[in-house]
Amino acid sequence: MKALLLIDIQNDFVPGGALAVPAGDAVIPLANELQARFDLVVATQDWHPPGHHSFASSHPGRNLFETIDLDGLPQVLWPDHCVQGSAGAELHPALRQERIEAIFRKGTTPVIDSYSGFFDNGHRKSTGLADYLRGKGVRQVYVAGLAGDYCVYFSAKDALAEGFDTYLIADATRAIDADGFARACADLRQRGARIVDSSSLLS
Ligand code: VGL
Ligand code: ZN
Repeated sequence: MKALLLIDIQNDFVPGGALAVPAGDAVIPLANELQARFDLVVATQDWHPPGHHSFASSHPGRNLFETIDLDGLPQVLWPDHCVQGSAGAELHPALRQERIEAIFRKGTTPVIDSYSGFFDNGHRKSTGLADYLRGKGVRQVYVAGLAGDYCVYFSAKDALAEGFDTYLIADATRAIDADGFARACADLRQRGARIVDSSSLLS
């Protein structure tokens, strides 16, 4: 069984959103087209309470995009984004949802960030996604969405560590930083993931 994992395709991560990924909306047509090629489609949703500790606004005197130590973990300080119940936190209205069987929310614990759809950044708490996928008989996990250098990267890394055959669909991903994404892809390849294009799935 092959699963498509659509990461954080939310209003705040596309141009005009609070934490816009350059050309983030470009992933949506491919995310829609790819769904029919998979046995299972799952989405993740960044879902922060107001005042989340990953927000620069929670650390007076600190700057946006600065990295601080948060409870022993490096933490980039982001603009307020994907606040629970806000329009920015909703999945993008152009993303087809008919085949999305489950949405895994993450980033709900105020004091720790959660880039991966599987675990928080300290691997302290699981979302249950790996067991969910195993329960559905999934062996291959394909990740796409936003952002390639953060939540897509960390989700792919955890998928590998959980023993799934892991693929990153590069053209169905956009990143915050191109160099960061190149490093992420190199690291994923070294860990055994395959970086593919949607053309290999849509032909
Ligand atoms: C993300 C930064 C903060 C992402 C989420 O979805 O890649 N990046 N929260
Ligand atoms: Zn976030």
